[in-house]
Amino acid sequence: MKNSLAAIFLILSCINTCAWAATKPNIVIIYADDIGYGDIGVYGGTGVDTPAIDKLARQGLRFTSAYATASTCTPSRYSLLTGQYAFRNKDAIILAGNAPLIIDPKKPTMASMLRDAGYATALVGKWHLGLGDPSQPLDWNGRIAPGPKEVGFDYSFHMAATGDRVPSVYIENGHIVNLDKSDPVRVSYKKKIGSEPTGISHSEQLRIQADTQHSGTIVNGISRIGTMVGGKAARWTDEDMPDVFLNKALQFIEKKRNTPFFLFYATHENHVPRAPHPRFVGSSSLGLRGDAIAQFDWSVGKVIAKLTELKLATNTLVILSSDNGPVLFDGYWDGAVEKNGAHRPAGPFSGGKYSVNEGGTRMPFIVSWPGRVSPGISDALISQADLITSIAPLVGGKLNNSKTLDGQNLIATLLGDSFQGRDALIQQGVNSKAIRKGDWKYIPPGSITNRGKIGKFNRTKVAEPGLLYFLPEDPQERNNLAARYPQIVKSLRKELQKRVGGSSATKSTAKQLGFE
Ligand code: NG6
Ligand code: CA
Repeated sequence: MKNSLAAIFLILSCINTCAWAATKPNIVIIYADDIGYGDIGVYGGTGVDTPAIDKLARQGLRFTSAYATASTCTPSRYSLLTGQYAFRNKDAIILAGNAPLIIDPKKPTMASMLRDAGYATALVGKWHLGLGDPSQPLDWNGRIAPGPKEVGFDYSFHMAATGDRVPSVYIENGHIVNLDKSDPVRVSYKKKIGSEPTGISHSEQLRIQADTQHSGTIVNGISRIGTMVGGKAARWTDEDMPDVFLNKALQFIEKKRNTPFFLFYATHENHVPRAPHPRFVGSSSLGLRGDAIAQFDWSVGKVIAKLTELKLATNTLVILSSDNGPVLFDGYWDGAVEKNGAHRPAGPFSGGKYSVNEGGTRMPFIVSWPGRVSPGISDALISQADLITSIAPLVGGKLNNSKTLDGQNLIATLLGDSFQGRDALIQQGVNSKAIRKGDWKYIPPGSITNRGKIGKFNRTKVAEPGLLYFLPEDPQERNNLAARYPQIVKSLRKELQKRVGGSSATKSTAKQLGFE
């Protein structure tokens, strides 16, 4: 009797915990741009209301120690999609708008792994991982490839790089949207091409003043990095971008409602230039920067509402995070610094975008799957590189290179069945790397970079034996304990070296930003 009861109990508990293992939930990754840990209400944000994200967090699992692998966009996105630290690929640095694809189409990505596991896959929003073949210059007027399709996205509707880089056009399934063949697009980052107004030659046409780097071609009254000619009919209007992307995302969900789908919804907010739709202007106390966050929150709400309306919510794993920490001034005088007030975009942490300090890579990270993931808070250490290696076993996906990846299988942790995270991870700043292991953080000798308030980057020399912080007591990384704990320094330094190996990628980024 006792035994058969135990058997029944086992079967019942397996119905609960094993049922999901056999199914293929839809997967939606909502990936913000430059939104910091402290920008979200539920993480302590005060300057802008984020009701939709807060609700998602309250109904799901909110992580407090989840990390992007790097404090800039391209490397973080590279890691999220491939499961590998970006410093292993020397090309994974902030890319120009005409850079070639940096993901090897032969290697699995989150998209190709899910596609091969039977998912319909889509990228909507920001790409910034390069387009075209490195061996030949890209013709923007034909089929733009290789790109998202070649790395696993059946459907794509996206920008080439960033909102502040040309070409300022949307690309759908490898073709520029609304391209007039008699007005072909050309793009240059090396020298100015054509005779169109730039931020330098026609600053009177600008709606937002910009620094020299952002003073290339003027599109929609805003100067960008790089120059482009042609494609007049195809150029985007920044204010409409959130609606354009959201509608494409919702259409994809509608269309694929009866098949497992993966949506990578990579919004533009909160990247510069910040030109939110007029209906959001004034909706925060932070000026345009906060208004753009409110806009992001609104689109999150719309995606969740669509899932609910289609009765897909209980069969959809939603993960919301951001690619790197916050930045106030990033090339445009949009009032973000002046209007920030007491709001702390990086929450309790120091640093932000570009930084190796916590604010650079510690991200808002929310997992929601109603009926499967219990509401709560998880302090487990987790990296965005773990997503592909965790989701693959969940859906029966194959990763033939899993041994070479940095990601770990943390599916139980992601779903809240366990609160055990990884033991350590690497944080990549612009010209430095740090290791967090348990509660300790170590930054080796060299130099660290932080964005100055306006304009310049600040570089600080790190002397021997490096910087050691105990994060629970010192989230701001102010109190260097390296001299007091030489043994911990020694072991973390060794472990950092072992995990990183030889790489120069972050160095090139420093060069590219103009300070090396
Ligand atoms: C930098 C740009 C910055 C932003 C960033 C990319 C400077 C001087 N300029 O080169 O404005 O475009 O690249 O941001 O910093 S990211 O979020 O895509 O990494
Ligand atoms: Ca970013």
